[in-house]
Amino acid sequence: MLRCGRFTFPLDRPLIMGVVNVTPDSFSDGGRLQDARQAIDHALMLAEQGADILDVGGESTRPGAAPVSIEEELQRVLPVIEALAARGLAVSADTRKPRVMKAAIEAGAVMVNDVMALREPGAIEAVAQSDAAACLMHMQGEPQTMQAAPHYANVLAEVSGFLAQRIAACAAAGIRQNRLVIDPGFGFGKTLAHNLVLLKNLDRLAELGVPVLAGMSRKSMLGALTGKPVDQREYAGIAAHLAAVARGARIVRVHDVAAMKDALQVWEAVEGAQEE
Ligand code: HH2
Repeated sequence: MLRCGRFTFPLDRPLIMGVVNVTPDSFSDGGRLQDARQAIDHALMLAEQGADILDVGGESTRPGAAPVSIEEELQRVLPVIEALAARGLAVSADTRKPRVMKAAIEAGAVMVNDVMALREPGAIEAVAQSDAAACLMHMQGEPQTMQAAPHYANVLAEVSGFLAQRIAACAAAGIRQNRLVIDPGFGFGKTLAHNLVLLKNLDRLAELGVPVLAGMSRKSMLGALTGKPVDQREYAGIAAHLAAVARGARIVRVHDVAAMKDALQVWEAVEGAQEE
């Protein structure tokens, strides 16, 4: 079970988190969702297609992306979060900034999705003082340079150890485990080989006792495997996310919600099959 503010997700089926970028420099939606109205319409379409959670982000974390000021990020995301929350939708705020986390929660977000796993000073407190959930993601290095030379002695052990530490830090700050989600952070300071080892062994992360989220949608690992550009990675993404769900992921973070929903409906039917 996952508690997110006024929502409780039983997690008896995999959930879909739909990506809503309000970032003019985002690698996949660049320039298309700049305006709040467009982002809201896009999010409503994703909800209609079966997204359980809408992940609203105002700062791109792609390798080499420029940082965004707090004011700019707030201006981008708050109107979108408010409008979606007012419609009764479960909204997650994709941010690393404690001030944005607080404002997003006040505006109705029920989850903070942080690629820094709440390591910024004040971030754990921002979540602890609310009833919002948090997604703790692993990243090696900083977005600007993380893909320069990712290195691990044992990627699975290091990612798992880091996530266990962050779960413990949250527990010490009073955030109960049923408000937490963990994420290996595909593509965040990882080579293709690192990403594949993490995906293959995702069930080992699930052993930490917190639901696992997997986000590979449109990422370069899929481009490396298929040779396809970013706008043609939908099928590869479906395969990758189904592989993750088969290894225990309970939430998938995707841009193409309709396709993922179809795939999960088939997957769930197979999992639940019984002879009459
Ligand atoms: N990936 C991106 C952003 N946020 N959050 C979690 N928990 N897990 C991820 O894998 C993850 C994330 C990057 O993807 P995208 O939103 O498509 O790109 P951008 O950062 O350019 O908006």
